Amino acid sequence: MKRLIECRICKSSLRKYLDLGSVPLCNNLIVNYSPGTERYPIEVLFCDECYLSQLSVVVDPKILYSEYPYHSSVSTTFQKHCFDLALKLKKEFNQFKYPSVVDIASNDGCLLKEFKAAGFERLLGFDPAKNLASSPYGFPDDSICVVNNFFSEDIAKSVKGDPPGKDGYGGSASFIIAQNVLAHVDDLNDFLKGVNWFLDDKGVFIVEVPYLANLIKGNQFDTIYHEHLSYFLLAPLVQLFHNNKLPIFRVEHLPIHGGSIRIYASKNAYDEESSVEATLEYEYNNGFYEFSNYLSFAKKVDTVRDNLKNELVKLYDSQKKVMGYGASAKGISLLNYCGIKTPYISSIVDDTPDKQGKMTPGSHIDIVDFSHFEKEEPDYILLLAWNFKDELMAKTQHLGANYIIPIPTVSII
Ligand code: DWN
Repeated sequence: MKRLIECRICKSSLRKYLDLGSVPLCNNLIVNYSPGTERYPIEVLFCDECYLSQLSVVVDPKILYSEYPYHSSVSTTFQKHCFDLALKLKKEFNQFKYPSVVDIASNDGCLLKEFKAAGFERLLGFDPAKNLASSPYGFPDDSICVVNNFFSEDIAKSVKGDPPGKDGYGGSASFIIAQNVLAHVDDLNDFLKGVNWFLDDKGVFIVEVPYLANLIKGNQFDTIYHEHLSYFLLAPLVQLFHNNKLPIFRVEHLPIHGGSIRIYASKNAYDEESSVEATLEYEYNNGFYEFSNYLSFAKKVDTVRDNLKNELVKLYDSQKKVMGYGASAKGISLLNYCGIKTPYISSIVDDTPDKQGKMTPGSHIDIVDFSHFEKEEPDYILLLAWNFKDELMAKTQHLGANYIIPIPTVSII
């Protein structure tokens, strides 16, 4: 574990605004019950110069990602999100006659499969997880190739010589896409050097990250866990991308994952659009560059935490059965922050085969498959993946249970 001594973007000093204690690694699910789960501190620090929020420690990424139970494709909402992006890029940036697409942190191939379905043929993924990247996602042909490694400048250049892809990618990637990975990267400059090397001169680098403004406004403290090293506003990203000669030219605000921003960057190939300045003004006008705002957020966390625990104790005391749906990293962190274990939650259903049959770290709750809903007939379902609540509710409405939605405030419907 590495302790941060300066801001990872501008190297300024940092000050703490949130301490969530010593917490297990949310996606390191337990196979056999072991009381001695490894725990690491969760402290969020603020940089007064570039306004980046960041964790005080960096856990070895090999521990976090060499085997990774999370599969993006489990959500049809996210699959559609990826397909819509493919169509959007194909339509707008149609100057590429035979475009190549690089997906960094390609996970189970969710995005690349949707790009293939949208007609893209030159597809390359990078992902360190052996269980996800061991094969080209079962495709009959080699149209999707995967480099089973973390993305970095060196790894990007290693693909140049004999790329696993059909036609080679070095220096000619039309699109490089990084969805929900930049927050997980410690050495951001090395990562962007790799992007710069790989990207075509007219290429577009698209990054999606959870938006810190939504996290703060929506009490999304459950999304604060060891995988997320950084919590982004646009301002620090503008500085970071400028430092790496990849200026941002567009920002879009998306509802996915509780509210994300999608930024578009290039090698100065496209003019900056008004969305960039508009978002920076929004951040300034709403106090997201002021440390005091974050101290107020920290105070709200305890209220949400206490309300959820009290609600679950009340339901348990009135002999109501509560099951969770979605053994998400955020859900597991929420249970740990609230000190909620069995019997308050009898079990958690998750549709990801890699998660079923295991237990949640810290709270030690069994993760089971969907059939347990019918078997156990819960009175209440706690939506631990609240960011997909519509999808989860649609799949369970026939059960006739009530729903507990924990974030932004505890609500029962
Ligand atoms: O950044 C990250 C985000 C994008 O994904 C990673 N650090 C880790 C992960 O975070 P998460 O686990 O909180 O993400 P989700 O996508 O909110 O997790 C949803 C969970 O719910 C997954 O375990 C899958 C499960 N699920 C399900 O069982 N049935 C989800 C849906 C939509 C379903 O129908």
